[in-house]
Amino acid sequence: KYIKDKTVGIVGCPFSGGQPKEGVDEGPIKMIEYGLIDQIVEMGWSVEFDGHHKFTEFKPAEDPNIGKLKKPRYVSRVTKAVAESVESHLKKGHLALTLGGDHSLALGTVSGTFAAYPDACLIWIDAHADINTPESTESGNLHGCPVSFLLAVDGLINEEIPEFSWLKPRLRPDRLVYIGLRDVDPPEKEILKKYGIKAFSMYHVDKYGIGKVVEMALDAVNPDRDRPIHLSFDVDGLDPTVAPSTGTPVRGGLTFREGHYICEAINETGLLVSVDIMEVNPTLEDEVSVFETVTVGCSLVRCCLGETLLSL
Ligand code: 4U7
Ligand code: MN
Ligand code: MN
Ligand code: MN
Repeated sequence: KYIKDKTVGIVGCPFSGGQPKEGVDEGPIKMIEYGLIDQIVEMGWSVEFDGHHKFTEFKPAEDPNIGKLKKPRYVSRVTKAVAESVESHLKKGHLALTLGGDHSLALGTVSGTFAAYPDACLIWIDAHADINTPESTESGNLHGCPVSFLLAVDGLINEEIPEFSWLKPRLRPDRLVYIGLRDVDPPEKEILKKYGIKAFSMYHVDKYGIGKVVEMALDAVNPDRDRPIHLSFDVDGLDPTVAPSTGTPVRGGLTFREGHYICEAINETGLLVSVDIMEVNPTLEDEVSVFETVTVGCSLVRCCLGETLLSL
């Protein structure tokens, strides 16, 4: 409906500035090296990819904390550029595929999607809610905060942090839904409650099954199945046995099939316009773990683009 010419625009984002562990910037590089583009082309899609972003040129010489927030200027400049890339792919009628990199990048990807499609909805797959505010964050890591900026939780963000004044908070609480949560900080729980944000934790996945959960998630944010969908997939939403090479693994996550089912079901709506695969860190754990995590990132992408056993 929204995608023309079956074309994917890949936004390669080797970036780790939203959290303290090196190596997550190699995630997108490895996914491309493992043959993701050929896999997509084999599925009959065209691919537009001009190489990975070179973010190091955005790195300020000095980037002192703002309050508790770490590397705010670097994260802001990088995510502004990412927003522009995503928006321009979407405005050409392409599906935007962003490869991360840490999840602070969603400040850019989601902003870009909502700039191109103001009526979009956001489906966030993660062990974490990533909705800490500059006040509530304990770690100060911006990969734990993007959703609060996108929603303008407490309405304070843009005025108090001028570095992020480019970011227009266009996301509404009723257009956001989570699947896979199992490690949510107490202040984040308060925010989810206060704004009435729909969240399907692993408890709900166990209780209802993933099929029903995805249906309920779509009913919540896309009741008439007409809004463009942005899927932001943090691979730590998957169980660490499935995606071990990630910076903040949490036990008790989505199985291999549950993760892929989410992508298949969202593809089936025909409404997917923008996908993030985030937090793949190929420098963590052993060689087998890295292989499994990078290849699971690639297979999630393929399911988002229509690879399914259903068509066999
Ligand atoms: B990810 C955390 F405190 N909530 O804010 C924080 F538990 O993008 C974790 O989902 C954030 O990987 C995890 O630092 C961010 C912590
Ligand atoms: Mn996470
Ligand atoms: Mn995340
Ligand atoms: Mn993580």
